[in-house]
Amino acid sequence: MKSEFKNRLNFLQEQQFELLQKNNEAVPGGNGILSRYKNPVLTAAHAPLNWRYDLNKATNPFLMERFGINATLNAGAIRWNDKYVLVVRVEGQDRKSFFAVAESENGIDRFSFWPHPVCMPETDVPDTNIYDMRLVQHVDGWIYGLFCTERRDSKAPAGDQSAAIAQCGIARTKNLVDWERLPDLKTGSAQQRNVVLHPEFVNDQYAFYTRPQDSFIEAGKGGGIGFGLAKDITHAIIEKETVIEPRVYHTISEMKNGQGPAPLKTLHGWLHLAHGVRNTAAGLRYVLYMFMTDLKDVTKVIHKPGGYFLAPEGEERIGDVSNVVFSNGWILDEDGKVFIYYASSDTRIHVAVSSIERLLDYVMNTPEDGLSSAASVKTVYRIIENNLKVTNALQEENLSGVAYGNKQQTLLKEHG
Ligand code: M1P
Repeated sequence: MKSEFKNRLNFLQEQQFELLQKNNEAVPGGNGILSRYKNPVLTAAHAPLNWRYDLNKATNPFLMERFGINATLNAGAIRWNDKYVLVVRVEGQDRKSFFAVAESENGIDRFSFWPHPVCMPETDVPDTNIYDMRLVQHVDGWIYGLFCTERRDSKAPAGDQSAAIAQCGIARTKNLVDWERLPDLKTGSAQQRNVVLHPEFVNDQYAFYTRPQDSFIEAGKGGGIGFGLAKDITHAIIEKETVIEPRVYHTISEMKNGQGPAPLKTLHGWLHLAHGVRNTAAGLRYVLYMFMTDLKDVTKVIHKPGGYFLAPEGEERIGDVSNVVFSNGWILDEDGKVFIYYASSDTRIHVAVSSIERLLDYVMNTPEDGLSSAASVKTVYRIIENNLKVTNALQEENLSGVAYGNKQQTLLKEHG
């Protein structure tokens, strides 16, 4: 007869094997912009058993979990050695996050973690918590990981054990295993989160998207997606930080916003994915939105569709921090497919798939936010009128069958 230890171990192993082999499938329908997928691609349950359990019967006779994982979220993403690779924020039950690499053959399912979490070197000031890495394959030849490093606010009174200072940590690697830690980014802002490195030099300097903020949670008088240049990445100092994408009253990003992954270069401009935060009676609501910046002047926003690109739906709405979607990783394939990795409610990671063609159409042709109810109604009227023009023209010509379909396409192109 097998021992209780052995039975439990078999059960855990079979359960995890099944989870890691699970196929994913696109959810039918959708909005034409992206396809969501049925299952999350990574959850806390994907963390290897030998990170969580002491598997030695002599020292752990009840096969208890010794290091619980609370969540997997906010992952940086990169195509690496023909694999879809995520540098995941893994959060232990002790509330500390660390990074761990997971890979998949197809980008939509069967992600599994590399054997060991990332051992991130520290600066002279140890990090209490590190999270939300943005991975960038920079033209200088390095892969950079920019992330948030959080430490207790040393000026906070002893009674306040939640006041923290967030800053941007910088590390670089050539293999995603060995990381060289560089000094934290210096800016004039009291706090920084959501800092992202632009993949190319701008005016021969390293270019950063920043998110200046006055305090740990509140953007305060700061906020917005900022931009700044630094001459030297090994001692990165931004002297001048300019907000290029501000927060705006009564929009999806009235409270806060932040750059997601590094932007993707296209023929029409740089495509950006970001998160926007609004207030509600139930607390903050985080959604994703997109915008495009100019190829010549990367600080100039040239297109910005109104509203959100992706918001939490169904089970995504519930988790440790409910009503949140957050993305800091996407992968553009050679065939133009785009894999968007997003976490829901700070708990698990999902994928949504689109293409450059669709994202360009979405960003360049979706009406902007008119910033008032009247403007929204005008937008809807414009769409209805254009549709009516098409319907009326078809009726006048009294067409049917293929001729009707062809004419409809021509008219939609004219009036769309
Ligand atoms: O809890 C939601 C998100 O909150 C923070 O984002 P921001 O700095 O924009 O408020 C981050 O801590 C992020 O990790 C988290 O998902």
